[in-house]
Amino acid sequence: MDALLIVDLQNDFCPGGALAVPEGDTIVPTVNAMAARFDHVIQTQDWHPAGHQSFASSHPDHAPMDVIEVDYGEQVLWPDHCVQGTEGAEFHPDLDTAPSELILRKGFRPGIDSYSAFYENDGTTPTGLTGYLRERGIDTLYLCGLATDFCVKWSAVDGREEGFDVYVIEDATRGIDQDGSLAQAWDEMNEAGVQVISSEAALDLA
Ligand code: VGL
Ligand code: ZN
Repeated sequence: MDALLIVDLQNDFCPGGALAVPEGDTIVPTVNAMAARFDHVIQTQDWHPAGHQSFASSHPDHAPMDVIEVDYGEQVLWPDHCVQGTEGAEFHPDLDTAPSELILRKGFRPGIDSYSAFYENDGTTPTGLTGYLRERGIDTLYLCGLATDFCVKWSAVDGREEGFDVYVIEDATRGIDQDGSLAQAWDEMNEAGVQVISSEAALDLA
């Protein structure tokens, strides 16, 4: 059984937001068209407390986009974004959230970032998504949303590791592209057995 997973299509990741992904908003019509066609739709929502460890503002000696070493490895320091309860954390106003059966929040632990929909960035703290999908008999995921090279990639690769068939809908995702991270993300996804599909082809399958 298939599900569409819409990753972090929130105001702060769209132009005008705190951590804007170039053209992030342009995917909304395509995502809505997909959500209307899939039998099961799930969304993630980046949902950080103020003062989150991933925010550069929590590290006085650092600037946004610096990379530091934390307990669980490298951490990119981001501008404050998707703070719980703020406008920036809301979904893009044109995104149709009605079809979504589950909205999974992540990144709410102050000391740990969470790019993947399956595991926090320590690689061991589960979000519960694997169990939810398995119990519901979902074995194939179609990913779209933001950002290709962070939350979409980490979710896609973890999805493969958890044993799901994973497709990324190429024209329904956009990347941050920090120091070549976008090309590297496509390589990593390819190596993990993630398949790339167009929205047109995905709509035919749905
Ligand atoms: C994301 C950076 C920080 C994403 C979330 O949704 O890709 N990127 N938090
Ligand atoms: Zn975040």
